[in-house]
Amino acid sequence: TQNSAATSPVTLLGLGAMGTALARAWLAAGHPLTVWNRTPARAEALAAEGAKAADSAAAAVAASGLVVVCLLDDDSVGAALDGVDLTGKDLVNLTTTTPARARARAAWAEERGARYLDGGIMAVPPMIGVPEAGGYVFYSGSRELFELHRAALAVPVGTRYVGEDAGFAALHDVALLSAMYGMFAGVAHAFALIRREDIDPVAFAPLLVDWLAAMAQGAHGTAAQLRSGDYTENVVSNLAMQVAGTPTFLATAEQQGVSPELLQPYFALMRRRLEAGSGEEDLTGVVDLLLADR
Ligand code: FVH
Repeated sequence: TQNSAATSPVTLLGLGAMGTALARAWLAAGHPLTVWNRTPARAEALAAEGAKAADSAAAAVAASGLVVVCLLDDDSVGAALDGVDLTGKDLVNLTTTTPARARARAAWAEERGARYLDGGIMAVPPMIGVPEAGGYVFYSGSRELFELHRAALAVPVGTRYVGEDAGFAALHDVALLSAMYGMFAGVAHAFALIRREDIDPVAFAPLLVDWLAAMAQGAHGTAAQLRSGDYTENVVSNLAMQVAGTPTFLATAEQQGVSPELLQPYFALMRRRLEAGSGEEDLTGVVDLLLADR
């Protein structure tokens, strides 16, 4: 049966930056909250705010049907729950991990009599409990379990269910974060180019942000081409033209005394695709090159 969002008890294991933010959101919404952290001192402030601090992970797990875990990594989850009775518990694991380890953790939990839902958090701690910040968690695993606890899970941050495969939340999480690191790499290179000049980085930043936001829309076109299999569909700037431009980027980096090491790997893939005869295509063929050697 669906628990009432306002009254369902929640246990939370892990009071790092993220766990503490989650805890405060559940407390603010009136959930009876039991918390545990390996270093007990981190539970003290939350106990003063109304949480029950358990002496052990086992005691914390015993306190609620819904057990949320938010620890450093999958090894921490194994360490914290080693020997703990999970029979009949609903375990929701928000710890960042790989798809394979999420699937293994789901099997591990189910062997111990628990139902399991994996989560990948697309938010940083200041976004927790702030709906307008737009953060959310990808969930995967049992849809029934997700629906059962959806209201409580939606209290700290938004929810997006992405499938029965327990590895899919981690896969979505890591895919988006990987794209983010590619973006950060581009941002670092751009700032390096202007760093030694009389250009105010604070004035430059909004130009960068607006350009990246506009160019990010290109992901929709990439997706449409991946679906149709026609990488020449609706091409705006073809690969041949873009590869022809790459020496300008490398020469500018050299002139500015900036290492090209963040740009070169992507340019090399673009060139390989062009040499394979795909000059009229978009950049979408790079996706296939990344898969080809695996
Ligand atoms: N903070 C962020 O910006 C990101 C946003 C996206 C999601 N991540 C993931 O969330 C998980 C928790 O991250 P966190 O920010 O809370 O991390 P920390 O502040 O470093 O806290 C780590 C907690 O894990 C406990 N812990 C570590 N090792 C063990 C262990 N072997 N056994 C039991 N607990 C362990 C640690 O306990 P303590 O050091 O206080 O005793 C903290 O409670 C994470 O997967 C991020 O990738 C956050």
